Amino acid sequence: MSTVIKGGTIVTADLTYKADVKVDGGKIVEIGPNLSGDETLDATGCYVMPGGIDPHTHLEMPFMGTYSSDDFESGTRAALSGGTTMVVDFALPSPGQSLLEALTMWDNKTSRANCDFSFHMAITWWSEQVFNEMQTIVQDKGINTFKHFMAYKGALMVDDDEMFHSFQRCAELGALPLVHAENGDIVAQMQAKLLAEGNNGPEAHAYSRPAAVEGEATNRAIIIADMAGAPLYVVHTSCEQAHEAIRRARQNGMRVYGEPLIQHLTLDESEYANPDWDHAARRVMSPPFRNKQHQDSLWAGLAAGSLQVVATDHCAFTTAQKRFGVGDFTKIPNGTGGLEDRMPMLWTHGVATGRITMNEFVAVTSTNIAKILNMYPRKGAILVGADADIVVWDPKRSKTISAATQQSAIDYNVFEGKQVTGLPRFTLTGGVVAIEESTIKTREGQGKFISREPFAAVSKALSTWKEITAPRKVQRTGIPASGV
Ligand code: DUC
Ligand code: ZN
Ligand code: ZN
Ligand code: ZN
Repeated sequence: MSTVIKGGTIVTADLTYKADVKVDGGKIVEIGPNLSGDETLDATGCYVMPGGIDPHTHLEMPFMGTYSSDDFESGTRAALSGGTTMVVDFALPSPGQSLLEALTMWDNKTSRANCDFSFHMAITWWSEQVFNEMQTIVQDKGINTFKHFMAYKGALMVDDDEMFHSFQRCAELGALPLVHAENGDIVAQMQAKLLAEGNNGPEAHAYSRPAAVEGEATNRAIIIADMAGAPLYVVHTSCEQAHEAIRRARQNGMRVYGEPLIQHLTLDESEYANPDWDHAARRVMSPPFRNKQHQDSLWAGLAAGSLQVVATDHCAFTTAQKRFGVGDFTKIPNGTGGLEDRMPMLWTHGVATGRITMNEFVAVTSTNIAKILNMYPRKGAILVGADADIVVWDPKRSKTISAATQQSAIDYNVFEGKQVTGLPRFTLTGGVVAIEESTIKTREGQGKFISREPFAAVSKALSTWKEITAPRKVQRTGIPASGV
């Protein structure tokens, strides 16, 4: 059965034009004027865009003594409700655990997914087994991205030696390393000092993770990647110091990508000064919210292209879970939600304010992500042959964000009370209408795993690497006898 999206304006990462879009069998089959099909969706007054891709979610993740509360069902329902048609989640082996075993655990969580999904694999320890399994993950399991935590000391954190090993392996395999860039040693010491001095409230979380520790770790990861001959993707870039390191690397010819979150773009550090403990604790995430200068830097990066992607790091905990940290902020589960709100918030605060264009909006919410993660043009495109993951965006529809009406399973929303203008009229996943205005028509189990191939670009030498791997041995005329 075919469906025609009629009367809308197509907006892609580089074009804006009026045309109808016909979908059939889960794919886009025709684009042009005056199309007809078995069913028609009225897109008059709307923009027809590639569905959003969120490259950074944590659904049903075991973390800090509990599990994140949105699973692949509620999380993907929230995604679709806000115009996002694909998520990329992190399979997280505990240190010592086989990567393949962790992947099976993550696969088993996905049977009720409402939209397509893919995985990044985390490297949380290093061994010959991990080295070998990385090859299977890339070549047989359709995963070409590996995440490294430079923070969470004593849990997920890897050190420079482990990262250098892993990044070199990524380069050999055509895979892209990702980093959570914060200096975990410094954070751990800052946490202990703050607690010892009696600072145990949620505001201390932000004091324990200043922008400098993110800037340092971002720069360090960039150098390690460059030495390894690998590109690098920096997740949740939240501050000018990290952005500056990324800009500099790109200017020097390195393939380095930066991913601000919608939360860091629109919420600031004043949230932690709220006298209500729950209010502040609900906003504890890593990195923490920053000040306005850092926010301006992130917006400028999106406009200039030095930052390429907007994600959520969706990792939702209930108020009851957040209260595990009463009396000790280091026990507040780190994470905030955002899947349903990323696109409307970015449209409202980015496109409607003139900070970014509509085409840039499509680029940073979908197309750039599909390209960087190597699934373009199957995803991230309005092109014949692409998957029919489409959002019909009504720039005039408004709502006030509220936990009372959200899809996420938790009992609050960090954007509570914010007015957004720009919402989906329809969201289609695999050619099927999953959202029609505020009516939820999602189908559990509709989502499929999307396999991603290795990258052609990865094994290309980067700037420093070329010199390092071509040492010139000096032919000497005399070598003195050693020792005496
Ligand atoms: N940061 C969070 O806030 N939550 C999950 C993991 C992370 O790095
Ligand atoms: Zn080693
Ligand atoms: Zn992280
Ligand atoms: Zn994360």
